[in-house]
Formats: sequence, C-alpha cells, structure tokens
Amino acid sequence: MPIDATEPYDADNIFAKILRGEIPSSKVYEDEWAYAFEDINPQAEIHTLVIPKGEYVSWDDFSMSASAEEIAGFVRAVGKVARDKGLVEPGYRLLANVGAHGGQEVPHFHVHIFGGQPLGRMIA
Ligand code: D5M
Repeated sequence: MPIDATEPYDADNIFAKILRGEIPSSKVYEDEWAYAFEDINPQAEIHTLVIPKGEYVSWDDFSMSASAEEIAGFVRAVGKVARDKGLVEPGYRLLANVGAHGGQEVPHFHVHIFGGQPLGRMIA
C-alpha cells in the first residue's frame, strides 16, 4: 500500500527495524549518515537501497527537514555505494518514490540504485 508522504514518522516501519538490527538485511555499506542494503525484490541486476540514519518519512521530509550536514552525508553515501559497486561506468539510475502517486511503500526515506544492465526508459 502506498503511503501518505506527509504522515508522521512511524518508528516501527520495516527500514527502522533494519537500522536497529531487529530484522536482517544484506548490508552493502554503512557510515555515520547512511545505511545501504540489497532490495529484497530486485527490479534490475543490481538494486540497492540507501537510507538515511535519521528518521525521515519521505524525500519531502528529508529535503525540507534534514540538516545540510545530513543531506551532504547522505548524498555522498549514495555516490559511494554506486562507485563501490562499479556502476559509474557504464552508468546507473537513482530513484526516490514519494507518497501515493510516487508508489512509495516504506515510510522511511530511501533512494533506489539500479544498475548492472541497460535500463532503457522504464520508470521503476
Ligand atoms: O520501495 C520499497 C522497496 O523496499 C521495495 O523495492 C522492496 C523493498 N523492501 C521491502 N522490504 C524490504 C526488506 N526487508 N529488505 C530489503 N528490501 C525491502 P518503495 O520506493 O517504498 O516503493
């Protein structure tokens, strides 16, 4: 079920539980600002999720409420994950679904990294 991007943060959402180590995930990267893990239902050869460690429901919440330091740290982490996976050449795609029309299902802000194959013009 898509979420309402303006809803309050739910500390029991599945990505909050992953961050707390309460449920398992295939971790690929972690630093002070971000945690990255493999998507459980991959839509491309490489499909990795990057989430901020702070409690933000959506891109709207993150971009409007996070500090400049958190935003910079998170953006740098997304770039690092893509580099570490060798995706810069031949390229990759970033996606953030926001709210109901965006098809966002997990109410903790996340960026999808897709790669490992030509992605065409599909929108995930
Ligand atoms: O994308 C939410 C994404 O989160 C979707 O691609 C599946 C993925 N997902 C859901 N539960 C898990 C767990 N437990 N591990 C890894 N990946 C998960 P959205 O942008 O909200 O539609």
